[in-house]
Amino acid sequence: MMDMISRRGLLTIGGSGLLLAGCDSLVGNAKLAAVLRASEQATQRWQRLVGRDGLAREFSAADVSPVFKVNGTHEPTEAAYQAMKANGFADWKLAITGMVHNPMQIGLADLRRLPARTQITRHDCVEGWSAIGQWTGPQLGALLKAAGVKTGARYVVFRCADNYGGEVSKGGAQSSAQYYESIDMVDAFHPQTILAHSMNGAPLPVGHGAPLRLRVERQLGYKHAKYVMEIAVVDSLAGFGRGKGGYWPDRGYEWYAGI
Ligand SMILES: Nc1nc2c(c(=O)[nH]1)N[C@H]1C(S)=C(S)[C@@H](COP(=O)(O)O)O[C@H]1N2
Ligand SMILES: [Mo]
Repeated sequence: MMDMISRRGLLTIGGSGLLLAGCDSLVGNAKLAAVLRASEQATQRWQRLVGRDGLAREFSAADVSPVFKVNGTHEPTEAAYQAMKANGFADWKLAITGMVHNPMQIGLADLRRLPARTQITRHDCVEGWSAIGQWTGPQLGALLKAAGVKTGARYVVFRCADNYGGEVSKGGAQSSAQYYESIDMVDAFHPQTILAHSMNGAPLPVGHGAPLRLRVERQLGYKHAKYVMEIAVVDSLAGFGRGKGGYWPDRGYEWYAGI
């Protein structure tokens, strides 16, 4: 199995000395665990510097909505996604690419073994509905820390498995295009920004973005990319879609959808 990193890759952590080659998995590696713990502290320091560190409200288990609407894509029809789904996502890998010192590919089993955050939050869709759900997954900031973000990086882009065709309710059929979204480094390192592999204590259902979806809790629902395949660290949004940083931002919605 080559899960945590691609076999061809070498992983240096922190760019300072630790060099791991040919490892099948780094998840059990104490040094990686230490890096992930240290990144939590780095996140806190970052927030004190830049502000915008408020937490979204968290709820209790009793508040979880009995029904959480599925919105946008309900199930990607693309053959590549269907093949991965048929295999229980055993062949799916999250790629971390772009302006990082250590590009990675991480399989689902390894992602599930990483230190995770569980949070019960309210999802607010721009269409006017809300629902409370419990989400579990590793903090994006911890993964980015392990990947080693290069100086000058400004955004994190999430490329999704689905081509979205738009909805009549949003003003007529939109041209079908790959769903994607992006956030800045402040939100990327926010403690509640996680890559959720579980919802309400069970593996993330297909409707809600299996095998992995973004939770970026202080922004509206369309920022919460489902069916995440690749995380690209970049200094410009120009190379993606129509250049506005997301499927809906490309069609007139705000890029920063703070709530
Ligand atoms: N890949 C992908 N992500 C997506 C969408 C989508 O269509 N495709 N829809 C967005 C919108 S508008 C909302 S409100 C939420 C819906 O998430 P849910 O289906 O879990 O309710 O996902 C967001 N992320
Ligand atoms: Mo939405």
